[in-house]
Amino acid sequence: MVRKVIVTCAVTGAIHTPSMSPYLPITEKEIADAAVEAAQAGASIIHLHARDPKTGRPDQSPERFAPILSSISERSDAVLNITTGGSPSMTLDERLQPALIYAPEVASLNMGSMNFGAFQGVERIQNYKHDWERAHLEGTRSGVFRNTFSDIEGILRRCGDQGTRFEYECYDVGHLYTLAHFLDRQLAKPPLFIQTIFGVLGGIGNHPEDVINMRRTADRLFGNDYVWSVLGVGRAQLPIASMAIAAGGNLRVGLEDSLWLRPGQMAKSSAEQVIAACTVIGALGLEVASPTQAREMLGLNSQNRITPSRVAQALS
Ligand code: KMH
Ligand code: ZN
Repeated sequence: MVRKVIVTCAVTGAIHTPSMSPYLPITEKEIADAAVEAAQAGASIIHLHARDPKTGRPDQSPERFAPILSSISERSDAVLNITTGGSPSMTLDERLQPALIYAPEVASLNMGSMNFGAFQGVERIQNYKHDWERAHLEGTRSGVFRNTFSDIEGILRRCGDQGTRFEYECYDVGHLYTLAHFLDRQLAKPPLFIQTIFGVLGGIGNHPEDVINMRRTADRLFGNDYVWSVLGVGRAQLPIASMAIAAGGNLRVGLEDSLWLRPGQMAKSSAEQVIAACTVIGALGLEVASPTQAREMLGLNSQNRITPSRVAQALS
């Protein structure tokens, strides 16, 4: 049987700002259209953040997510994955609102507190479109992206009790051990969908040995109880994804994680990155997993599937 590779696409995120790329989707329509385009290109999971349409600032209000969720689920059968990371400067309660209200099939779950450095490009931007952008990036010099043991336990219980399963975001080896702790306590339930993240300043780097180290550690801790996916930040996106595809893994792309298609060429859409990843998958003789296959591989709960009527009900 040919192995199926799950492609997740994260179309906007909360770290990149509007001045960094004219292609970053900002409005609800732009985010939904980018997601549908990515799904048509082969992504079976769409990882979602929302933004204020006027300023482009990250916005976790459930009202902001509603039109995005409705519009995507009307036009595509992709698995919708709502962030609980939000933006590093938000409170946990703020971050959790959309995942709690919409109880999606998948929500992200960040497996440790960390310095999440996004300040390195600050001087590279000549003209900021909005006042908040510079402070947002500079704020990551002194801010802590908080994900304590009790925060993680709270998310596992509150979202997990509603049937939501998780994309476990692991930025370093220690985060895998934290996940093993919650697996031992049966709060995290297999199959674990582990997103190993390479190249965030404050987390593990993006050297091939870092990828192998995370893979080996995850194998030792979780054996057959996990589905491995990788996310390479910035220019490392496609090289890291290609390594993982060849080594039995799955991958995540999208403008949340990288604004680039290849060195020196900005991606005009997340779909372009999905197409590049799917080309590698095909070239290796593997197949891209459909949403139905991804749902099966990850043991997702069908009652959590987002539909326009569930979205309307949740807000009423
Ligand atoms: N921006 C990614 C590196 C989340 O939304 O929970 C991690 C992320 C976090 O997607
Ligand atoms: Zn995210």
